[in-house]
Amino acid sequence: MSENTRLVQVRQHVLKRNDTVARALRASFRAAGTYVVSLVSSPGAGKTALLEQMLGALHDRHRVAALVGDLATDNDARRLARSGAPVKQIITGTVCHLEAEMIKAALDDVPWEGLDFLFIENVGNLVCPAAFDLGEAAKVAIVSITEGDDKPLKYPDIFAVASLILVNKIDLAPYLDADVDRLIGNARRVNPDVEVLTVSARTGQGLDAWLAWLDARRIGQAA
Ligand SMILES: Nc1nc2c(ncn2[C@@H]2O[C@H](COP(=O)(O)OP(=O)(O)OP(=O)(O)O)[C@@H](O)[C@H]2O)c(=O)[nH]1
Ligand SMILES: [Mg+2]
Repeated sequence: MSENTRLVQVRQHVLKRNDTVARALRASFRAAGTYVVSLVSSPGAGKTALLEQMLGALHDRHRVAALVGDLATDNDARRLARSGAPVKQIITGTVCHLEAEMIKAALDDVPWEGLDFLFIENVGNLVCPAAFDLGEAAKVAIVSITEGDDKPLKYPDIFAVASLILVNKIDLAPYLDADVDRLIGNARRVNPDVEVLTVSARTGQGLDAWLAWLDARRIGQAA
């Protein structure tokens, strides 16, 4: 057996094991009535900034919690915990994505049953998180207008598996030569039916529409 064949087999085994854990998590979340959303993006696109806004907006009328993955530091968990919601940092060390086992283990420390929403912020990376099911109901991909309008074409997998794409940092549009329509067009080339919202974690623009999307999805899951 060649070294390459062996590597492919190991990778398939890891993904298969991940999928088994993820399927069990998804069944538990559905049974508990918890709508689980994961956020994926390149580093710095604004996952934590958007989650800070969401947790703040949802906390008074829904039971919400968040898990957040990073290679190192608990900076993001400390930012999100200011909302008052339960938050748990997952330190991945050298691993460039979250895996279903990490979510399962983290939930031992977060009282998640009875939650309306559980948010999972993945490690900032447009490649590895695409392949790993975390048991979430929806993956939300975030792309900021500072990154260039070709990112959906260069990293198609992550945009193809997203249920919603948030185009963030729209407040910076007057200062950049970003072509937001072309960015959205490129996202639709890899995921023709995907919903897209333009948002700003800084000004709050578009966040009501995202809240409405989340509420509708949660109600849809319960139906
Ligand atoms: N102007 C502007 N800045 C933003 C916006 N959203 C995020 N930022 C800034 O962008 C930087 C990165 O934001 P984060 O929320 O840390 O990004 P992230 O995706 O969580 O980053 P990682 O966790 O490191 O992958 C911070 O300085 C934010 O204040 C936005 O909508 N507008
Ligand atoms: Mg972050």
